[in-house]
Amino acid sequence: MTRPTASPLGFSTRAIHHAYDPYAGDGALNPPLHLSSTYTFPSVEDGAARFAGEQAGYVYSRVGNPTTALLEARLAELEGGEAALVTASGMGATTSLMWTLLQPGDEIIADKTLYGCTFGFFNHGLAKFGVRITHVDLTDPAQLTAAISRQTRVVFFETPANPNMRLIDIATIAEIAHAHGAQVVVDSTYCTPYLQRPLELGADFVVHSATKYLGGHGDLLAGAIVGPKESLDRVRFYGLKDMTGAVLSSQDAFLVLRGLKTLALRMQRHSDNALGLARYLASHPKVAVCHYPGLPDFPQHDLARRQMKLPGGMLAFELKGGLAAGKRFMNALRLITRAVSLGDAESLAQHPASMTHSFYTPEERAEHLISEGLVRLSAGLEDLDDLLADVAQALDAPSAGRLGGDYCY
Ligand code: 3LM
Repeated sequence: MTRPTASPLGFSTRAIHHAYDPYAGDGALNPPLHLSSTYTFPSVEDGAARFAGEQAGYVYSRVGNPTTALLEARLAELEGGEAALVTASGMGATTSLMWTLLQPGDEIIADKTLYGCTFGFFNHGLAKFGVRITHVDLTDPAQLTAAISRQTRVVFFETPANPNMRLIDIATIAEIAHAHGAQVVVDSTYCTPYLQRPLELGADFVVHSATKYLGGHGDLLAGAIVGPKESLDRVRFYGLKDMTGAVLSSQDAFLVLRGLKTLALRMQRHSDNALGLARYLASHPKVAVCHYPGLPDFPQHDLARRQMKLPGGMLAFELKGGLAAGKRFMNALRLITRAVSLGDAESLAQHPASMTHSFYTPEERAEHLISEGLVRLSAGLEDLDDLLADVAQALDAPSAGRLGGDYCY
């Protein structure tokens, strides 16, 4: 059966249909979930040819499985990349990629602010094996020009950065990095390809925690890398197969494929809810600062408009009473849930200094622009009026709130 080929198909059409023909095979509307860990060879010679890469076909699910392969095809399509590789978690994506790209003696330049475990992997993992980590404030591209050297193999950053929402100009950083022979890796977890496509702006690789918006329902861990096929083949057969073994299960790949079908709808709603919450917080007398790219006085509002389709579902803010007021606020929440992670249907609030970014020492947090009193919100898919009412009552909470004390951290 011929499928529509009108080009270009829209984002949601591709997120729902790309690379699967429901009329083929047994006619299942949904792509089947392949649960086999290993694959049969018609003969010893066929097996040898598959191992040698001379014959197409599956061998073992650590290097490929039809369900994960479909997810890879869809993610590559949505990011505008040549190929994708899915992994067991976002950390599995970053570690598998870095173990492949970097050698002892190489340097990686990373932005000042990184998700806590990525910071830990770079500074406590890669550093142990002779890779030099240099942190630079990449919101100021001149600082990259000053720091980059012949040893710099990779420039790595998140935009928006977790948790303080700093944005980085992907096109400008890619131009500087490429002029010095370095590759650019962007962690685009906060955006998904619906909001931002770093490869189209010059990045070499995009990594995602698919645990977040791509999966979208808080019921799995997954990661992805998108980039050139030749490089990703090396990551698949070296960084992933031999170094990390961080292979995505086909059941979780199936769930991410399901999440992708509603990605565009969900990102619009996350973004609408985050904008509503950010506007309310920014105008509240108890709030010192609210970081959200969709607010006109956000310092990088223009960059957000250029680089992102929507300002997204994440925001961070500080109360005038600092850490103590932040704790009171969080403990007083009734609907918004105290939990790490992000991109779920449920709105989530967390305290980076004691949770996601507790891997940094207090001195490192100060150096890396993560303030102790920051509260991070992942706006979920609930009704905005209910979220606003919860924030309003939590801001008005006179003392430690209904749960009492400092039970949270
Ligand atoms: C979090 N973040 O709450 P996984 N890159 C980014 C991320 O935010 C994350 C990863 C990579 C959070 C997880 S903290 C204990 C919970 C920008 C994860 C890593 O390996 O799939 O968790 O992704 O900020």
